[in-house]
Amino acid sequence: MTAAALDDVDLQAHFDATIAAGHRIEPRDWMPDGYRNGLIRQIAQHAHSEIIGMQPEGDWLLAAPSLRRKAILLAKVQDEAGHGMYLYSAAETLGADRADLTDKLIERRQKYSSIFNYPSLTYADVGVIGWLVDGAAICNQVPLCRSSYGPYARAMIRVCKEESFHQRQGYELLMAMMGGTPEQRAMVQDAVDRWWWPSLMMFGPPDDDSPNSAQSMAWGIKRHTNDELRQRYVDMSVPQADFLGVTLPDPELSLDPETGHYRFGAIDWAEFKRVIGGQGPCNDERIARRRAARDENAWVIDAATAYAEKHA
Ligand code: FAQ
Repeated sequence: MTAAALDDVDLQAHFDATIAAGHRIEPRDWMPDGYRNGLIRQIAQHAHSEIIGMQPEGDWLLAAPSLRRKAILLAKVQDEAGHGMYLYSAAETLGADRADLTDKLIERRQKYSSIFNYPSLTYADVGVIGWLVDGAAICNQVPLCRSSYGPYARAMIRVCKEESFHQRQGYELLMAMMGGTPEQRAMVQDAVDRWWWPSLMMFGPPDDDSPNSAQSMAWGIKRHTNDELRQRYVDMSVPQADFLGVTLPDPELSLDPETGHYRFGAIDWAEFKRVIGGQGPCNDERIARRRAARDENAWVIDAATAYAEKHA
């Protein structure tokens, strides 16, 4: 065996031992290409989701029903931009280039969460996105605070604290609407009917059709399977829906007394595939808007780069 090959064996063994001991991999550490590329794939998709995810709620900023609601929504949407920035920074520690990631998003070579391809039709959607979509994001992301890659795990700690505030603001808005007029209650129920099933799809395909899960869990990037987290989310959401006074649109939802978990109906995976394949209700609109934002604001990057070069 050559000296270089021997070094590779040592490095791989050290990496494996670090993962097995539950310790963190840091940017300066050696890591296998598959680990690096798998992380860039997931972190980039996550960052893109935060940035594209500003759009459905951002659509309501100019139509918020009061100054208070507008201030809350503005803060929430800005937080999502911040999450995108932490995540792009985490991807950069792996050698990814931020502008290249944005190009890949706009050219549809990298994915973002399916959930943001649905329209937000009324102000109740702002509350339901906070409750159900941020709720699903928290459920998925709290375990990522223990992810094996240090910069990703640390970014998740702050993101989860903020998502938790977002979830509560959504629930508080819905509680206010449910205490209002019959029309307001109907708006909330309609929004729940439209967002419930897509929010279950946020956790990804079922375990027997999830190509990345096994390796990702072996490397300690993901800590739970897609179906485990989806079940945890359903169990968490049903009592919240009861307290709010809305009906989740699934006649098969029922508590299994033996397991203590809620059984739920079949998810429309054909719809999921259509949406991640680019055929959802708002895919074209979301990407067009992101492309326009990049093009219209290119001068800011040019000016900042020129300034930095001049003063280097
Ligand atoms: N949408 O083998 P798996 C948020 C793709 S942030 C689109 O199971 P994996 C905050 C997957 O990438 C929401 N694509 O993949 C907010 C893979 O494609 P690839 C985003 C999906 O990675 C709230 C293929 O399917 N959160 O909401 C989806 O092991 C409100 C096969 O799937 C994260 O990204 C989907 N739903 O598990 C912002 C969390 N599901 O790359 C604004 C971090 C799967 O092989 C407002 N990510 N795919 O071509 C994760 O935990 C994982 O990446 C999963 C997928 C669970 C999303």
